[in-house]
Amino acid sequence: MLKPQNGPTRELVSLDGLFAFKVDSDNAGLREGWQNARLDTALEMAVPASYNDVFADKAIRDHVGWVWYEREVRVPRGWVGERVWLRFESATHGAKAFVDGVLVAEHQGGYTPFEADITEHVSPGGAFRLTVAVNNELTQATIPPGNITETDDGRRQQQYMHDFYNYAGIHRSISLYSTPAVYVEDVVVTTGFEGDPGAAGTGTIATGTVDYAVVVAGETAGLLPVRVRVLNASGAEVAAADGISGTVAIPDVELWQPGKGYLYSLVVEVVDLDGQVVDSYAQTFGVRTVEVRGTEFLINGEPFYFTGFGMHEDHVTIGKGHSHAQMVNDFSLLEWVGANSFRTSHYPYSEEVMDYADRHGIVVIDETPAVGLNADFAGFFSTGAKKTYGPEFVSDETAAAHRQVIAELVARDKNHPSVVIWSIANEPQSSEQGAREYFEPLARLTRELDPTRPIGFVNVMFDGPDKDIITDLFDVIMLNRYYGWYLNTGDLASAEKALEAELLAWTEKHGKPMIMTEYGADTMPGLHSLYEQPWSEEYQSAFLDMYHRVFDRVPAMVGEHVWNFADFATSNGIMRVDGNKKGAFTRDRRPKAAAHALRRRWAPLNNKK
Ligand code: BDP
Repeated sequence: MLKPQNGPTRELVSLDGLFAFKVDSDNAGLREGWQNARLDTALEMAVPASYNDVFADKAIRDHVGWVWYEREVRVPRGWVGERVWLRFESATHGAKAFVDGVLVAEHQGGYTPFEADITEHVSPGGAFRLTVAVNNELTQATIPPGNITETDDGRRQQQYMHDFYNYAGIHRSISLYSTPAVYVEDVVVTTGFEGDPGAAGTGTIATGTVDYAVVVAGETAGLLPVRVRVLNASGAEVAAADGISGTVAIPDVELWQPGKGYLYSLVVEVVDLDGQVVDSYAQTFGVRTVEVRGTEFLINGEPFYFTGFGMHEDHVTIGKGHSHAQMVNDFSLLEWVGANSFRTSHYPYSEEVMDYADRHGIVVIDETPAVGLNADFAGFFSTGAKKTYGPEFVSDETAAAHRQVIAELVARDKNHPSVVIWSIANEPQSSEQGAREYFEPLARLTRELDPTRPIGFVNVMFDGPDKDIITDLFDVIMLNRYYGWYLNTGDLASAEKALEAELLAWTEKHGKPMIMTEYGADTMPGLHSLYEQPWSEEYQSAFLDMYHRVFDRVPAMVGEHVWNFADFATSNGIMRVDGNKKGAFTRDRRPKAAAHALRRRWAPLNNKK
């Protein structure tokens, strides 16, 4: 699904701001038809933001079920004859949107966009009542999965198998936009180059190849010609072609590179028989290649070493709500610390984040929200399930939701040059009978949807090389390891031996490139110890140093992503004090000692080990 944009034939109006807000405490709203009148409430809520921490009200924070948003929207009077679209960048985890009481869109899945053509329900110059019901429930049929229980006194409680807090609400922008009746519905761009990549950046002698495919929708779509033009970053035309699909060449191409996010734009135009532009859509892209060869991970044919973090969209007050200022600050800290990449643990991040990464040459491992498909965590996170793959936990319904999140992620992010790996799950059970039957079709689906990018899943510490039965289905090995924290707590000498032995065993068994996608120790900022005691700043730094010594000794290691970029909110539990404290930065983005240590290691590496 294309990101909406302003352009010569399209207009975009942001609907962000304050909405009337009502918590559906008895889950009665749909039955009583709350969409049919103004919401009876004094509360107001901001979009975008999670609602949980905004009100000083425990009942709202702990609510399980529907909440309702409402505002009046005016359609620009100039949109006569245009199609009018209502688009949500996300609503967590499920939503129903109503225009003057009429259901126009429904979506399940908290981190991908959905939209509706509402032309027939609205009139240019007129106003309508936009009502959005948003549901935060996680069940067996959702990704991520969860389980709802009821207390003796009738309170519903949400259990889930991941540690980050279940923030909910409208986390990203809502927009109203127009397109012509015949419009560009989708664009796919894949790139390559011929010539000497070594000269890239120094005055290149390579020729870029751009394969494109356009989908045009609307009644007369098939009759109208399509043409494309490639503009360079200064807006000059460097290539052009006719037709809904084809290949164009960019002479003297400037490659998209880690640290240097050079972007072109493919301007797609649908024209009428007189040559007048009917619709125009500008799709940015970067020319780069990604490839796994032996144990190497290559970007533009050159070995790339990932430095950075698993992150979270998580901030004080706004929770998982997107904020431009917080985003720029997070990217600025990534640059400061010498990170060249990050993983969108454990769900797709805002499209603004992906665009920013494209523009700044930050490399992204793009992850679905499939986190917590693992009954072995029952002890930690209390769902009680004994077996992962079976009707009681990861069922056919779960698999259907998993296919949907993969399809929606690839549909949304396929044109981002920053995305170099699809991560289709975090820490699923990968040793139990049933894991292979579950993952083989998902791996195949991902490759069908995008044959150009390597795929992987993130392996959990319980399922090492001796037990795992699915890694051969993937291109890269991504590992979360906590030797020295959950295992060998406080004993870095034993942890070092165990870590190295395991990494060598993976290399021997699979011979694929490996990325440590999580390694970290909870750390209380300001706690110090002469003896490298767990929870102290000294221990966090010593822990990371130990991992780095090992990575430097294992040739198949192609990357290190510390867990986590910053401290983040979690659900209640005896494992966490005011959230997960494995951040290199605190939740309000102050550096712990480890952030300085990482900066000393990463700044000189420059994408190589
Ligand atoms: C891993 C999870 C991550 C947790 C981390 C931890 O992938 O989401 O936050 O452990 O325990 O299992 O800190």
